Amino acid sequence: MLELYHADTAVCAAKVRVVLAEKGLAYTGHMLDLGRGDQFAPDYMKLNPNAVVPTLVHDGAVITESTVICEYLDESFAPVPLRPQTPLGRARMHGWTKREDTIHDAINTVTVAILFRGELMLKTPEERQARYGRIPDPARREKWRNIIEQGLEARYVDEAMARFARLFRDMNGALATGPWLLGETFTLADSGLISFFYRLEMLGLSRCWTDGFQGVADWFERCKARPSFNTAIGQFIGPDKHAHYARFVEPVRPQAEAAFSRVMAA
Ligand SMILES: N[C@@H](CCC(=O)N[C@@H](CS)C(=O)NCC(=O)O)C(=O)O
Repeated sequence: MLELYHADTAVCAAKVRVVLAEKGLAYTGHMLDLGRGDQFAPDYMKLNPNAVVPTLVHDGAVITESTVICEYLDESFAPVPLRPQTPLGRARMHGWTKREDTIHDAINTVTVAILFRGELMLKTPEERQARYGRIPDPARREKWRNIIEQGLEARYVDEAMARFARLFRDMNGALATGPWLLGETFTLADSGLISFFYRLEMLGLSRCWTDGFQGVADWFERCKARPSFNTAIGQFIGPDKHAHYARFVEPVRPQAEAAFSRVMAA
């Protein structure tokens, strides 16, 4: 039996749901409300001491880290293989999936700067301090504190935008020779990035790739046309979520786009 501890809009959880959908695997979902702090519940932290989603439980065995979970699912369940057959193909795939972890950090940075900052600024300074204080990892805690204080001016934001710029350039290069990152076949290299792009789109940043990285723009449209997109992502993010994002995204969109343009020009 497969059980997934996840959250509706969380990009890492959505990344695992895409693999489950692509492979047609049934699972029992346990939905956490990250805004409410369900990830810090002592029972959940016994499964995932980092207090993050996703966590997979397969016949009682606990597996954390979204990239690890996706590979585990592909290795464990034969139908619809998402890893290349050759060692070289798998090495190329790992080049992309390893990179996803740094890109996830960058996604987290812009999400904190645009969305979570907007939400937390409506709370009292004490409530904000309490929110940082619950983050177990000191580096992550410090990053949150800095970004909430400085918003899109925080140094983390330019670092994140620079990572996106490099990613778009490299993806555009890879996609010049086929519809998917490794060529003709959709693999974990593609599946792992879809929810990240969707988050960037919800944060109002899609012009960062639609203006200048046509290969990436076409790739994302192909990803969205796959049935797994709605099963794993679209159906979890309804109009209320879109409205919630828009409320905080629209006022800072010019500033966010300017931050990206700045790193592109550098
Ligand atoms: N490296 C981890 C990162 C997991 C992670 O940071 N998950 C986010 C959602 S995408 C989370 O649970 N955040 C909760 C919080 O920051 O309190 C993975 O890939 O599984």
